[in-house]
Amino acid sequence: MSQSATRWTAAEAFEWAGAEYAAQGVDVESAMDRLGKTPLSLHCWQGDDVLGFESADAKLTGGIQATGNYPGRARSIQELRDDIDKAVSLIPGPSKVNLHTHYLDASGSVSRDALEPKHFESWADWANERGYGLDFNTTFFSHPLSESGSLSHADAGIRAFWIEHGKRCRAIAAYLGKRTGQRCLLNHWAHDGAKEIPIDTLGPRERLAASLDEIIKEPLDPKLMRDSVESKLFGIGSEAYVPGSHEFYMGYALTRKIMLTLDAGHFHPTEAISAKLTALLCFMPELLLHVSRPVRWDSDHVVLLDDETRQIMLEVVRADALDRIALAMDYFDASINRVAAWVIGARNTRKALLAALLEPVSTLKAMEAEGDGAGVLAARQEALTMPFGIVWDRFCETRGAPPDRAWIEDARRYEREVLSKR
Ligand code: RNT
Ligand code: ZN
Repeated sequence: MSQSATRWTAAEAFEWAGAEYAAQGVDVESAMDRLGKTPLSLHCWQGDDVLGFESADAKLTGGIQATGNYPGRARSIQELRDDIDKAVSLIPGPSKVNLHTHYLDASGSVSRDALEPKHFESWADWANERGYGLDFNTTFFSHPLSESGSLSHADAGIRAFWIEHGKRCRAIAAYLGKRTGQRCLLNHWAHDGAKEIPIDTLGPRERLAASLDEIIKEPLDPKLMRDSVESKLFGIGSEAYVPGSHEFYMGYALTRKIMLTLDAGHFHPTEAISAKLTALLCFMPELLLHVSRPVRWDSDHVVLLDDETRQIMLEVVRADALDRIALAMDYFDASINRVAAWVIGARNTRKALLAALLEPVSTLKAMEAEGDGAGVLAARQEALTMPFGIVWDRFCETRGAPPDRAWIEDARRYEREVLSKR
């Protein structure tokens, strides 16, 4: 047979792949449809190493670090928006953009306890032009008043400053939700912690809870915004203790009926967030995920299509919880082309979700119920070699994004023409 007779077109390959999945009882069209309706929140801070636009000499503090010095960091709002637009054009499916308060658009300096919706108006205009949703974050770190903590600080004046910040962020989140017509999730992460084991580990936690209670006191329309709290095991300089641990925030979110954020990098190295989702779903209507990749510690590496990212998505889909678990990414890699870093992580996150949506979950559940353990194990393993890349490429093409292997040249060109000139 000549080579041309054996080479499939992309359409023929997709037809074959679809038939393979159909034989397993999986409808590829409905999997792609579901994926195409699932928003992924793109963290704006990957574009500029979490520095923001509050001041030209900003320093990242709070026990997090963007390591690397690759050229091309976005230095202005315009550059960051251009970079996000480029990244989004290479990521199939709907995007939200996740903002921090220090990405405000203001002519002069604005104190964090004086932030107003108007400082984010141009972000809402831009998001609406592009059809992006917006998410938001309180920003307790990278500020002289939070060098030794924020919401749990022993000084009532410092706590009051950050409580006011939190309240203002809620108003901004509600505004962004209203402007975009999509609910804005407001994530609260406070870096407070200690290098040494404190004698008093209870006091800071009681103060943290009381501060948060003040912040979330005013009921706001859940269709516009929802609060979520993010726990952490430790940070740089807070190795021994953080008041906002997992147990703390799990209890807090449950009793205050707000959302809980699980960051994949915020647990012990062998502790996986994929194993926590359904336990929490028994008691919480909704969760927010920070999809990330820890390497030895909360190192915020670019998300890979690795076992844990796949397992997270399998758990979400098997529990039929895509409407209850919001997906956001959180990493900051300054050692490679930052736009490509966004694209690689986002495509991997979405790919992991597609792979999960292509699992014959009802068949597997039935086998499991019948005690066919070997059948389940075989099917799970064989799912790994199903032609899922062909379905992914089709998804990309039907959503206006380049398929695998076709987008990287676009990212390189953008680097040559734009990033490298900065
Ligand atoms: C830090 C948390 C938090 C931040 C962002 C910048 O450990 O993960 O989510 O990464 O708010
Ligand atoms: Zn996070």
